Amino acid sequence: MSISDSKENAARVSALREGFTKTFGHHPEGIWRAPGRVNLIGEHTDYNMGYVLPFAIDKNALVAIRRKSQLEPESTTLDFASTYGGADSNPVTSITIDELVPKAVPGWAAYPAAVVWALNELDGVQLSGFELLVDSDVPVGSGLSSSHALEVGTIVALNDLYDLGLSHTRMAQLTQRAENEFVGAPTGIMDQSASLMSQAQHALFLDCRSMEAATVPLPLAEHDAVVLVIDTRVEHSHVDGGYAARRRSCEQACEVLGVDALRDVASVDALEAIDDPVIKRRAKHIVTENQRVLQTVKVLGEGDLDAVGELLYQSHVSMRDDYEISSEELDAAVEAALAAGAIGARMTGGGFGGSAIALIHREQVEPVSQAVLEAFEQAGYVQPNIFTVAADEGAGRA
Ligand code: GAF
Repeated sequence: MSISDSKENAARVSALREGFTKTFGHHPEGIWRAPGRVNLIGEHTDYNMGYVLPFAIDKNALVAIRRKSQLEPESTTLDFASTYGGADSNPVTSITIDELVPKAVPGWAAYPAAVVWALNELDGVQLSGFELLVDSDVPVGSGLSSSHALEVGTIVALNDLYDLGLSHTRMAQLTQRAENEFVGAPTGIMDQSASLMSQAQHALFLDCRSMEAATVPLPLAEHDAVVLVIDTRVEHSHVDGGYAARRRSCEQACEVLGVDALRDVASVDALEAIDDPVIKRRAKHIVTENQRVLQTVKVLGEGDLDAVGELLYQSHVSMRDDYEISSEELDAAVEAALAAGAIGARMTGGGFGGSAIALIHREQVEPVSQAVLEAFEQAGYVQPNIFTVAADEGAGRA
């Protein structure tokens, strides 16, 4: 049984079905599930055409939909509602398909709207109006990809309902376009791919240039190990400057080196040709991070968790010192977890806030969590949200 079939998930699915009926006056045609993700290693390598190793987590967005075609065949109105407010009744935002203008839809509704926009841009696809209700337990702004879960939940639902026949890779590319052009966040392709293509108890080894994907078994159960998430509750966003600035530095490095993407740089020696010390450091992170992903896949195959832990920490140091996307809170979480005996730890996701992960033995859940809580309290940081995650399967019908 996968984690997504758990009792808790089943209860959320039936609550969402009821909520839909209350909100729109009839049953949904179906409910689809799309998970958030943790990235084990391979940060900011996706838009550099490199390697990533994320896994889908047992926290997900649930999307309930009903097309209007039976009752109102001409309607192009999209009615979006969410359970986010926690109230009994879910307020509905309505917009027609021809009113979908990039960067003009505020709030969470931008994500399903972006997907409709991207699909409608395809030749031969014309969506009709529909009602959508969403529920998610992926913490928002935590670097666990809550927005991509929403986009992926929407695209898998529409792919089924409108019989579009899109492959996982195509859906990942379309949601990336939706995110880049409609939402306005210049993100890569890792998060959608993890949400779409993951397999339970495995990480997804993705080559972001060829889009070749392989699942890599995570030998956690045999080592009685788990992944702990430490959500610093410092919210991050990829629409603002930091993420885009890192992307630009990588492009500048490529210009100096005469390569299409930093993926094409095999060794840090080649970076000597870059004069600007900041651009050189940024490029160094990408080149070394790609090597760390390949190395992690290898040591995972050998069942060597200590070696995985070492690579996770090297990745963190690289993001802290060379890519400069960590934060005081993320550094404190990583150091406290390691001091309390974690096998390895690093920040995960885009950075500038969000979450860190720690690879720990199961009996360390309490002591490591306690150590992190104390470190945060002593430093006067907001209390972090700490929980374990399991590697779950990718999106599908709930
Ligand atoms: C965010 C982006 F959405 C991903 O594409 C990726 O670049 C990640 O940051 C950093 O590895 O999650």
